[in-house]
Amino acid sequence: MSLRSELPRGGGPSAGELRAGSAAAPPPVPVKIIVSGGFGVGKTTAIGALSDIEPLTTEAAMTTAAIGVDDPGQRYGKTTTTVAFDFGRVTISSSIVLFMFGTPGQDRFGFMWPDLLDGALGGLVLVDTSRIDDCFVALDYFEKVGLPFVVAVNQFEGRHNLGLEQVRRAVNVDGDVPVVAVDARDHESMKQLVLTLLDVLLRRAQAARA
Ligand SMILES: Nc1nc2c(ncn2[C@@H]2O[C@H](COP(=O)(O)OP(=O)(O)OP(=O)(O)O)[C@@H](O)[C@H]2O)c(=O)[nH]1
Ligand SMILES: [Mg+2]
Repeated sequence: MSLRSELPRGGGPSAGELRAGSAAAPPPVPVKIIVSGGFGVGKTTAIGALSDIEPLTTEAAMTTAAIGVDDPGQRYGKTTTTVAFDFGRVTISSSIVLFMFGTPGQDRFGFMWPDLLDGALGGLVLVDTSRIDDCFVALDYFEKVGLPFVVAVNQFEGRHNLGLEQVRRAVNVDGDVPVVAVDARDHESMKQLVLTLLDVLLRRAQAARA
């Protein structure tokens, strides 16, 4: 066993450096958020677009066994589905790093939600306006557990997307919940969405302190 006095010196900051604040900057604050919404709405796509690491996904091929169970609707190109969760990470600034967890699309994996939401500070609820009611499970759950969230209307081109006011009326969320349009495939669009959520969290924290 080596004594502390025997260890090589000079690796870390000196006492003077620490006092002067010239030591390494504190690590960024981790913020966990949940990306949710109905089956095939673009959760995996959104996390992939935003993440600055290779996202961890749990995609499985949809087979004929899924016919009549998992309905991809107008998403003709959809051949896989998330069977556990998605995970991604994005550095927002030198002081905030975001960890994103995507919920599985199908209701039969609902048992995972309490674990996925553990420690989360906020949520994004993706909406496809051709199947608005698919997002109600996520909205109901987030409201039940008191998780602040933003409603994000994914714009599928070549389709008639309802306007944001119509979506707001349909989802019937509180007036202070933002309802915004996004393109789940676009990094900048997703980043703006995350900043909107962080703004909601900040306002909540300020209101709680007042
Ligand atoms: N045109 C268009 N296609 C999209 C958009 N977002 C997702 N897609 C496509 O829609 C399909 C479904 O996207 P996913 O990201 O797998 O959806 P998901 O919500 O993760 O699906 P599950 O995990 O199975 O519930 C994929 O083929 C995507 O390429 C979008 O904004 N526009
Ligand atoms: Mg998915």
